[in-house]
Amino acid sequence: MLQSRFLNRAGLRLAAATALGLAGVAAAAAETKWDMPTPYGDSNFHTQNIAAFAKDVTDKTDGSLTIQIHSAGSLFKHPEIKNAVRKGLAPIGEVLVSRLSNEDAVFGVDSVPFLAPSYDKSWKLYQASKPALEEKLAAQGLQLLYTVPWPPQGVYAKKEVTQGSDLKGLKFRAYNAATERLAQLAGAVPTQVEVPDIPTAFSTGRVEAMITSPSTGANSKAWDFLTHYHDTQAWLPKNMVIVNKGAFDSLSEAEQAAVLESAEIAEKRGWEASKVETTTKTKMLVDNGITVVQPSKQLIEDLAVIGETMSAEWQEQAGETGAAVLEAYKN
Ligand code: PCA
Repeated sequence: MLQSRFLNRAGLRLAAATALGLAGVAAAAAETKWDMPTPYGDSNFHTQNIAAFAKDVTDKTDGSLTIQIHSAGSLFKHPEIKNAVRKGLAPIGEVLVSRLSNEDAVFGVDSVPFLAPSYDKSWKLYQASKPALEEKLAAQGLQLLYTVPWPPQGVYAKKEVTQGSDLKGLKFRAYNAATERLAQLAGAVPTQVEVPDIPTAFSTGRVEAMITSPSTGANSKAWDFLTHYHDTQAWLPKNMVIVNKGAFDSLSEAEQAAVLESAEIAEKRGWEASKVETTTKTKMLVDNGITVVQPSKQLIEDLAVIGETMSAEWQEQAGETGAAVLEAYKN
């Protein structure tokens, strides 16, 4: 059934269109355009996946719903995107899930070091945490459409890092609370820097090391400002595409179905693309002169100690909900 809000809107448009002549009626009454802020650049595989999602939505709705992507924080900066969608300033958007961990620890479960360091484990953890994630979002009038993980996270530096203490005193780029905490525990000095600002932050000396994916390293041309990548595979943080519930509910039933179907396809395509991305972007690092090293036993041990501390802290913060998520993950 059509919603009253939709009818009102359509009714108003019909009146306006009638004034313009009948030819305008169909087009004027049928079209909804959504602006979609995203944090990462056009060449990023997440953004490309979103472009394919948007195209699917257009195709499936015969153009009655179109999504205009505003990438690289051009419409809203990354830290503002969630609230923009919540307030309906943008109907739909993309966010790194763990960026919201300050609001609720459940959002940070995918950035606990070494808890789920492979695609299979990451998928299991996603399934285990999805109900809690959806519930927290719903409380804010937000609906989860899909998630896609980044490739596994490794350490970038201007030298080979053979043990945790090599990170001491380094100005360390962070992208969420977990990377900030990891830097602190390693004795480094964390600074939050969004992906589009990475090259400048390195070239001006604001930061000199970071932990992120081969994807973000390659897209930032890490070879211009550092030399070593350590493939530590610490965790796979996810991006999520969320929609304002009110905006979603005001779509026609057919449009809602088109969005949900396209989201399901995007999730599958994105998880596969992420795996491919791990290989191609690691190779790109090598091809451009970065030394890609398998982490030493000592480095892994030192990071594991940090991981244990962070895991205990996470469990403390996430309380009963967190315990239930871990329980579901382990079974
Ligand atoms: N890239 C994003 C999040 C994790 C990743 O691999 C970043 O570095 O901010």
